[in-house]
Amino acid sequence: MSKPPFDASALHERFDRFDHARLPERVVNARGAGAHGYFEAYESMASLTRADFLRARGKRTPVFVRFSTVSGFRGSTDLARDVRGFAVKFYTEEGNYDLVGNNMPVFFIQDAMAFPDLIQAAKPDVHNEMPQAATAQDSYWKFISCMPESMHMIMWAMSDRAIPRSYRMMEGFGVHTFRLINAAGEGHFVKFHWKPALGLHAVTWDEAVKISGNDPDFHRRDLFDAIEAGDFPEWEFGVQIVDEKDRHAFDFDLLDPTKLIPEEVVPVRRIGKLVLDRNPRNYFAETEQVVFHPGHVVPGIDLSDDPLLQGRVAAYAHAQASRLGGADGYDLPINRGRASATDVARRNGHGTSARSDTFLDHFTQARMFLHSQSEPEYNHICHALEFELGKVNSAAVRERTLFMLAQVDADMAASVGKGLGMPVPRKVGAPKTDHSRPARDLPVSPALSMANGHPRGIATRKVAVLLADGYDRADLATLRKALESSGAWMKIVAPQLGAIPSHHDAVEADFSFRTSDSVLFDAIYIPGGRKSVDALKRHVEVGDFIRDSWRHCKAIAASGAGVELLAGLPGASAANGRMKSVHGVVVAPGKASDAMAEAFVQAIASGRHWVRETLA
Ligand code: HDD
Repeated sequence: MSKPPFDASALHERFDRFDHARLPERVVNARGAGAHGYFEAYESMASLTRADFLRARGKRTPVFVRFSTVSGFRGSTDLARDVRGFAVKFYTEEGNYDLVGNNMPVFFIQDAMAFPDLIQAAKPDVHNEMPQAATAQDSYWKFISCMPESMHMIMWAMSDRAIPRSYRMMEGFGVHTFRLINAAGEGHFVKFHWKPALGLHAVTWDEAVKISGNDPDFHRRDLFDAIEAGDFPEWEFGVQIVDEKDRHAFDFDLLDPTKLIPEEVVPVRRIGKLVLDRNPRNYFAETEQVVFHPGHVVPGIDLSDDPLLQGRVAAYAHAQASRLGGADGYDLPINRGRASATDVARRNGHGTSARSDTFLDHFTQARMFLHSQSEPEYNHICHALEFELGKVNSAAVRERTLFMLAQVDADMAASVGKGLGMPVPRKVGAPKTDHSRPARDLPVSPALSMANGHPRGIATRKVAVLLADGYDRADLATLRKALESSGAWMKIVAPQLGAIPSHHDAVEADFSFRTSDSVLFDAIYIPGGRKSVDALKRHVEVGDFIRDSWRHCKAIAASGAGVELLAGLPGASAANGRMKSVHGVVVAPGKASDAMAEAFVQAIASGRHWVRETLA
């Protein structure tokens, strides 16, 4: 057979497609995951806004949402300590509306001019491209320590909010104050919120580190799996409305993006819901090619004069033109509107970067946030700061940061200083603190603590059942019934994959000890069965599962012979033959009962059992 002639044009065409199947990654928020869904309005908001998608009860609008981390590259781990982007594109009948927010309600800086410096400082070092997706580095803390206005956001970024359990379990915020305009042209200030139906949950730092190795796609996979399973992620859309005449009624500037309005001062009114019910078919054409622009609004929603917001409007157009090559990016299918969008960037573009003296109180709300945390949350912030600053080489940067932290709260700074082996300096040659105002004490805001984030049930929480050949079938059936009727996802983890037999029955293993790890689950259960438990005792991974679940304060349960594996855990011993539940450890020395299964469900529902962090 003769060789076919070389077809140069076919080769060119093939490589043309091949080479264009990549876009330069986003300069920030490069790593992301997206999904389609809809927004449904609960009520007509016509008295406040003429925006069509908010004007009729029950009205549905298609949406595309992209979640992201900020500083890592496109291939970086999902579990970096970082802010999460929460960008929503509403395909309204009046054009696309982009609400380009984050999972934290404030921002690091007040003026967009400093944004490139902030990002440069958070990205890997220019000469050796280290560290990846991590702010525990000199350049970052050098920037922060010179930027007193960042202290409020630093409290958030060092809190457990920066290591969420799932995109589905975090809040979203529009951050800036926006404006709603009704048909009569009357305006109101508004702050936007997304409240997750599953409540607020985070992982521990040790877990985040281990998840990064076990499954760097943890959040992306979690979102994808939930939608595939029909457990559609859901958020309520909330608004805090402020009369325009109350522009100066607060003890901070309403247009300052480093401040929030406590929910106890202006309640969040829930006016609709967001449901994500469809995964993208093509990651590149949808999640990668989507562009969001804070200037893309619809009639009835307007920008405020927040200088950061005004700066963003200019910056996004720039970034998108360079990434997608001119304005054509807006014609890509994922970005195309149902009608032409109103682009405020072109309509007015005040471009102001003026900041008045009312922006100078940098520490009061940082202190309020810190004092609103539960004790474990407060401790985690101190530990995160110890970790981050412990990785900073420059003593001057550490000192200056400690000094800045002391402006927020002296005890917190002292505790971090102790971990670093450094006293908190009374004075440093720090720039820019002199004109900041000292922190005042405000009433605490319980809504700022994740501990009050209303966990509702255990739907979609992942429970690992550790078993081997000869497990107790009745135990497994009892737990399965309770977990599955609560909507949890039960997964079998066994010494090997395939069918795991028990008498004449068998169960299929979802994971082996080699392909899973306790950090990928929310809780663990060990059923009885002498043969099974004896086999588990021979696997070192079982000990790791139990130790890590304990350390990460997760619910743990065992029944029958399975209880032997928990020996040594406080609370797991001396059950006197009766079921008991202590510190989130539920043991039933006999058969698993409905009451025991219910106690386990409750132990999962009550979130992490932080009390264990204080036990020896
Ligand atoms: Fe930004 C992307 C959120 C301040 C400049 N930003 C980006 C994304 C989110 C945010 C969610 C990813 C969108 C997506 O999924 O594609 N950014 C925020 C929030 C901010 C903020 C909530 C403060 C309140 N950003 C901010 C400032 C600037 C930028 C002050 C510049 C002056 N942001 C960008 C950008 C990006 C971006 C460089 C990268 C890629 C893109 O826009 O399209 O232009």
